[in-house]
Amino acid sequence: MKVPVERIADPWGHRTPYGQGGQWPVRTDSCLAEGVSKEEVDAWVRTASLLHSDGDAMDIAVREGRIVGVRGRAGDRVNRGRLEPKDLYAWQANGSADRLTRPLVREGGRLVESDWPTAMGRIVARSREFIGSRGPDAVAFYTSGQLFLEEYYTLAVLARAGIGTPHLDGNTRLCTATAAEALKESFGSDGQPGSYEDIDHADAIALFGHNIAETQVVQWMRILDRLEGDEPPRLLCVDPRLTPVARRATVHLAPRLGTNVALLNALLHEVVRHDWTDPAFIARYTVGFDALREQIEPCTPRWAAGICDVPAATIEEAAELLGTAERLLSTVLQGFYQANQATAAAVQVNNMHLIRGMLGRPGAGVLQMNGQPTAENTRECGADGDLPGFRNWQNEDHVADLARVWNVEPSAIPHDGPPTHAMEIFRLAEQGTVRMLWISATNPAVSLPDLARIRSILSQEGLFTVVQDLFLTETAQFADVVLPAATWGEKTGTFTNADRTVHLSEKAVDPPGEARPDLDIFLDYASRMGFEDKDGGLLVHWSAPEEAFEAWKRCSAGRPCDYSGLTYEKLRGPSGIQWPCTEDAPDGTDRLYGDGAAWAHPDLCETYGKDLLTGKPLGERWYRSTNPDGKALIRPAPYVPPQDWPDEDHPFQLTTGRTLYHFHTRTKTGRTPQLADAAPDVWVQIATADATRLGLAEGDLVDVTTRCGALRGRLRIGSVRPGVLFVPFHYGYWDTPAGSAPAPGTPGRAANEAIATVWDPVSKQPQFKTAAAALTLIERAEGRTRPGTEPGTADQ
Ligand SMILES: Nc1nc2c(c(=O)[nH]1)N[C@H]1C(S)=C(S)[C@@H](COP(=O)(O)OP(=O)(O)OC[C@H]3O[C@@H](n4cnc5c(=O)[nH]c(N)nc54)[C@H](O)[C@@H]3O)O[C@H]1N2
Ligand SMILES: Nc1nc2c(c(=O)[nH]1)N[C@H]1C(S)=C(S)[C@@H](COP(=O)(O)OP(=O)(O)OC[C@H]3O[C@@H](n4cnc5c(=O)[nH]c(N)nc54)[C@H](O)[C@@H]3O)O[C@H]1N2
Ligand SMILES: [Mo]
Repeated sequence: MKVPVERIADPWGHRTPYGQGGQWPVRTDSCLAEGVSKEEVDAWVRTASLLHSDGDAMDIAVREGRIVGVRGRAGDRVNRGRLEPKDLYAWQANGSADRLTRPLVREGGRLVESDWPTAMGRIVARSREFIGSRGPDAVAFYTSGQLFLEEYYTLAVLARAGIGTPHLDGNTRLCTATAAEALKESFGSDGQPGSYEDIDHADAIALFGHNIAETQVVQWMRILDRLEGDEPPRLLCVDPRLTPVARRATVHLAPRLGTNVALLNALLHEVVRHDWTDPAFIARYTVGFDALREQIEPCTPRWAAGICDVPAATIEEAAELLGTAERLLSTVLQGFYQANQATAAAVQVNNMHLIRGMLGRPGAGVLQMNGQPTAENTRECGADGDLPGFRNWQNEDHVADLARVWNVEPSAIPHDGPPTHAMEIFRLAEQGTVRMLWISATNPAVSLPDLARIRSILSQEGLFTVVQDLFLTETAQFADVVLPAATWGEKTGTFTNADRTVHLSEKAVDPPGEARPDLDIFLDYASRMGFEDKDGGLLVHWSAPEEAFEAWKRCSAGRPCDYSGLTYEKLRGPSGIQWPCTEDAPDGTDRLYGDGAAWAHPDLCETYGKDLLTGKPLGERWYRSTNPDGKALIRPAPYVPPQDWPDEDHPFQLTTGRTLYHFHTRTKTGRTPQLADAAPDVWVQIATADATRLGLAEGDLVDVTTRCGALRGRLRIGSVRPGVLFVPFHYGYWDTPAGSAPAPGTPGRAANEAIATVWDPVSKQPQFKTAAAALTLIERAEGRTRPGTEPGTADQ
């Protein structure tokens, strides 16, 4: 099937300018397979994007039972018709010839084709065996930010109340654990304060460690359209690279890796020093300002300049931009969440908004962004180990309330300690405490830190591993049972984007072969295991997506993420709808916290808070005495340097991240010819000054070695601050000639060969963005051009 490719070179498309406070004009993007005209499409089926957290609404074009293209939905609040390159092209991957079509089971060391009764039979037999001999703690689930709400909720119920295991987490731990934690620390509960519509109204937009141009491409189109319209916003970009965002920024700060807290403390210092604060807002809606003032008092721009290696004058300019804005929108993402002092840094952005009174009004908001398309649902449904509905596991009333919803005894829900985080689950598997690990819709053999260790854990004799995926991924190769899953376009469910907009995604075509929706797989397991409630009824008492959604609505009712006013039918309307959506707010809610942080009350909050340096829980007594009336919490933090700091042997700082053309471990985008061609292989980005100093040229083959491991790639020169190396983490091994990881001790292709296991003590999110590294030339480039396409360099 051929499709047009013009949006590879022009990822953001043409401009539709608009002025401050105006409505973003519609622009409908579409892509149909060559030779298929609109008239030949049999049906357009409603969905939204599953390749980032933007939630861009679209329809799938179906012809003769196959997907033949997509078009944006003009009526949707999120994208108003626009689509980005991954969404325009990656639907082709659904039809890949190497999709899994039958379950596989391991026989004599090899994975062989099997059938569903055999595969499920094995999983059930091993579950019973381990639970019987070792208790529920022997079973762990590692899930995703890419399934549907109905699937997470079902998984959370069966894992928590069915099996009773505390070991349940999502790859959201790698992704938005810090977003969730920063919101909990500042507002008492998870829940995005801002709205994408704030882009329409803001007079200043600050992007903290967020390369939105490549990772939430459609909202960048919105920002670009504002920049071309009347009264454009000023832009602040905090990123060590000269990203497309930095190129358009009014002020660009490119700090040393791992110094975000120092920089933010200086920005806060300046805002306080100039009296750019909002004393009335602070008094009415917050607690903790005095402690912040004390903390940042010595943090002058000059002090931060020495730590972050950025000019003090530029910090002052940035502070002026933040401090004098009338409508300030900030977004935060992985340059903070995966860096040193992740939660502490993200919380300082919340502090900026709290002291400036920049919340809950059009244009004034914080977006602690999500990355994955359905990460919000992993969190709210409790598939990240938290209790569903943002309930507080330390509050017995919340546990009792959940037990009431599930009709189980409170003691049936494990809640005597914090949720087991992903890296801890893998450690328990390494130690042999966890004996069965069920991995759904994630590829840890590429995406977790220290891959040599992850491979050795997954290949351990005593660990029974289930992998539920579309393809035989690097992870699936280690499994004892592989379950073929249906995906986007092949199953029905809902999901929620980074600004709380809920979309319905409907089944357009049949899945290949015997592949089944993840919901059906979890339901099948629950039924075979015979999980019961306390009266002997079915614990998981639904059998279809819409019924699961109705069950979730009851669980969410009265909590911050209240879905009780939503139905599938309502979601078939012109636009997605933002939660909370209730009888009182039937059209949803655009912004949270305009009238104060309602969910921060001690009786309602999701957490009693943690120490921002150590992650130690502060406890109910601390919380009640600090915040008796339930206001937003201003939480200061001192700067602490990263653990892994450059030295003579490792003079560079290595960071990792994304390109516009690929999604994660490329299981879909690597199977999409237009995207694969745009970025075919891993590269190492180095500053021009460093390359000149070392006599290195574009395309030279180099090894990047850290204290953890090594990777090999070709150099791209420029657009990054001196001393920093950037490597995209998308490239694993499934499409290499060998098809599997290199021999121990040989440099790999995956960035995570070189990333050690270090995590933020507060959110437990791994630190993928700060390692000390050495660079070695392996082979000179011979007449090579740039390895791959640099997005937007043609027209920006
Ligand atoms: N094209 C594409 N889009 C995606 C995805 C994808 O794989 N591909 N994945 C989705 C997901 S799950 C996520 S989580 C998001 C991630 O979206 P982003 O967070 O925007 O993407 P990253 O490239 O991981 O990191 C963002 C920036 O952080 C900067 N950075 C690195 N270290 C530091 C530091 O110490 N301080 C500061 N201030 N900045 C630093 C990097 O230079 C990089 O430009 O993207 C989502 N969208
Ligand atoms: N070094 C480094 N490492 C990182 C990051 C980084 O910036 N640097 N970023 C981290 C972040 S933010 C993230 S989100 C993770 C992402 O890491 P992963 O979650 O491991 O990456 P994906 O490739 O998205 O894996 C999703 C898997 O689910 C499968 N899948 C897709 N749809 C479905 C479905 O409907 N059902 C089922 N059962 N399977 C499905 C896909 O084929 C794929 O194998 O990586 C993290 N790792
Ligand atoms: Mo992510």
